[in-house]
Amino acid sequence: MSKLITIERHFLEQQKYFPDAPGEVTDLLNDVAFAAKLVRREVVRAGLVDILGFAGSTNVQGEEVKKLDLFANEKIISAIGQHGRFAVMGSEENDGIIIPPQNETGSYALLFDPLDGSSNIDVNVSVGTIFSIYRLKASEPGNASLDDCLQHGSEQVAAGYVIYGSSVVMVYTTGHGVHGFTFDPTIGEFLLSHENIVTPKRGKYYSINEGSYQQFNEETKKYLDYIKEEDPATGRPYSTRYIGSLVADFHRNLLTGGVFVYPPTKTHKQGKLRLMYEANPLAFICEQAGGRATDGRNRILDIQPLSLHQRTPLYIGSEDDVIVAEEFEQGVR
Ligand code: P6P
Repeated sequence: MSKLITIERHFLEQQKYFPDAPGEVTDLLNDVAFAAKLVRREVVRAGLVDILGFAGSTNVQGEEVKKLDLFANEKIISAIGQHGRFAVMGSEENDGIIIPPQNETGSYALLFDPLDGSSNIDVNVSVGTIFSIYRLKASEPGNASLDDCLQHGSEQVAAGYVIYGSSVVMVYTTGHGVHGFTFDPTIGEFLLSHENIVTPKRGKYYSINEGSYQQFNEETKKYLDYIKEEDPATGRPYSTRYIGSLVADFHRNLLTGGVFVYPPTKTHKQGKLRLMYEANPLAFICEQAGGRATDGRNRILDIQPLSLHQRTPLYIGSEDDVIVAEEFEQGVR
């Protein structure tokens, strides 16, 4: 029987990589794991406690906010903010930055999407929480600002996601490999289940919303025609897998291989997905697992953020598959 390693124990083992911040990163990650357990408790019983449906408000994205979105957002802010380790936060659900009550001692910034894919909540399709952690740039604790949030993805100290599906899995990296933990409700712990995840160099799935075909540019249309041609030598046609929940599509492709593409469209000329709390954390994880993540031309982690809710096209997954998609996007194929 393999050793039972809790996520907290694993965080402690990662501490050796942060000699100048003994224990801090461990504490930060424990805060996030704790908040994830609170969110999980509600998500897995959403159908029972009548917190489904629209909360009536709309978020900064102009989307209807479901009660579980609000709940997850509030839980993460309060459960994490109370420990004073984060001086500033940015959330998909909040227009501006959040300065938690106990922020004077915080030296880190947290960017997060509290419940991505929330349009799937009512139909029991997997949804997810995505998070990204940075050290404060230059601000002294107590004076953190938006500038501390708008850092290159390559500056992330840690990143991860929680997928609330048939089982609840938390995946994270601190820049030393990618590790997954499955929640065991009988003991209330996340247990190591996917040590050192390495994504295949090439997969057999492509994930894109084919329903938006008429919204795509000619390069994307050519890519889609290519990926569906019969050519056994290059493993084509690929199979399409698209759940409409980024964390679920990303997690599947991470484990099995494949490419996820959200390209520029007529309605979203810069793509739909958010750089700071969707693309950057997943790109960090993907690269740490041996994959590739770009906006079709530029490495996601090198993009200079200009605003908290900035969008970006996203080409992410198995290295060889992402390169092929990029070559079409760049018109070299
Ligand atoms: P579309 C969910 O709303 C989300 O933000 C991601 O989770 C998902 O990948 C994407 O939007 C789906 O967008 O335009 O294909 O419905």
